[in-house]
Amino acid sequence: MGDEVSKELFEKAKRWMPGGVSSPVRAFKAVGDHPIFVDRAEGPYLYGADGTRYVDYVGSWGPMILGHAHPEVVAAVQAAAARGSSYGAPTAQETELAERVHALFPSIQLIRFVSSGTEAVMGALRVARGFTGRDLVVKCEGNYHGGADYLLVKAGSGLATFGHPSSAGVPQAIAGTTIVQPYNDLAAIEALFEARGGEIAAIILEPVAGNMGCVPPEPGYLEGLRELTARHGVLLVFDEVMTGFRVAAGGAQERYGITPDLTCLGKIIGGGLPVGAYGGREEIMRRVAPDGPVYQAGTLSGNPLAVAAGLATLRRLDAALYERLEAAGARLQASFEASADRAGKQVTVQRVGSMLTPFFNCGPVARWDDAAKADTEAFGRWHAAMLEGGVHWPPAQYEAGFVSAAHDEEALSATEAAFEAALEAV
Ligand code: KE4
Repeated sequence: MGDEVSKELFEKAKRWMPGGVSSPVRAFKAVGDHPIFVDRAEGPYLYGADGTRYVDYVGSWGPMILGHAHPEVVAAVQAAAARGSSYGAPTAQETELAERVHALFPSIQLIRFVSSGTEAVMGALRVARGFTGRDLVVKCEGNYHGGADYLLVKAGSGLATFGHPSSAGVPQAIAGTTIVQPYNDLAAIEALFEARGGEIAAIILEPVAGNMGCVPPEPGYLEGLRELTARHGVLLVFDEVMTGFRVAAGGAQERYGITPDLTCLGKIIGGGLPVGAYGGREEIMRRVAPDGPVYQAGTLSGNPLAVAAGLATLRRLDAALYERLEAAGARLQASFEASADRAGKQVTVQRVGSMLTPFFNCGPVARWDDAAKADTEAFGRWHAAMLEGGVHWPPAQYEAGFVSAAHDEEALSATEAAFEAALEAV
């Protein structure tokens, strides 16, 4: 790939940082290429270190729903910065953000702000364990919930057996508090709850999966989980770090009409600055310190700059925006599918709203076993060709691309042309 400046910057970065990056997926290892070092971004575009302009679908992995450097977000952060960048004390703006989140997510009666999705998930599951007095948690294969030790876990041998570490440095004793189940499989959950429901504090899932590529819940799946968890006293935790404010203003719980007990938020809530949050039923969240015995804290939680960016972003999440995002997502899916059909290539495009994934050389994906059949080599060739065509797509088959409100006719038609040409490489 042609960006010699990024190549040089990458070599230098690798001298000082593992993989030359601050988060592994950015290293482009999954597509066998080197990353684009970004100079700046505006609207739907990223500008690489060598000045090349790309239509961007990484969108910082979800947060940039309004597009990059939105004037109102920039102005809000600038104004906040002039008033001090961090106080370590409460502000009225945190209360305003809490009220805005509640208005969009009525299930979140009480909320705690943190600084990342990982922290949001850790807080939610700690309070779930503290509230129920139970130790075990359940996650789904192919779902990702950030870096907590007990969630870096892969499926055990049998369905109802404990997980095994999926990362070095995670003790089996900790991985053993997590049970991994297939996604979109109610029967497996029903059998597990019949066998061990009384030991399980919570099940956490991505209500629309984005971390094995975009995989929607099958009809009845979320409803079934709601019923099963209520019956067994297991808390239902929606990890809406990616889907929150993305698949609807009120996230997947609005789109599918399911009320979880706890919700984890991140990404869009901070408008590109570090904000995460967890919240839910008041009787659960009152257990969080200092009201209750479940301890969780953070120096930069509720940071005034991050809260200002989040408020400026959420203020613009109106019905017209979601209509535009839905139309743009549907247009890309239709054009990708038509191009692939004309080229005789097997590309399965899966989409919910403005998050979408093209799976290569495999059929529909409902769970990890299906996703694992995708042709990641073909994805890598396609990704490189898209870069050559001026499109910066998430550099891994098992991620979702994100359309922003700034993706206009020029950006979308450039994307369609690049996709058409990139199919040659598949
Ligand atoms: P962070 O700690 O990265 O803010 O959030 C973790 C997280 C939790 N839950 C879901 C559903 C998530 O998608 C994430 C983070 N998503 C990845 C990309 N799929 C972030 C990109 C990265 O790891 O660099």
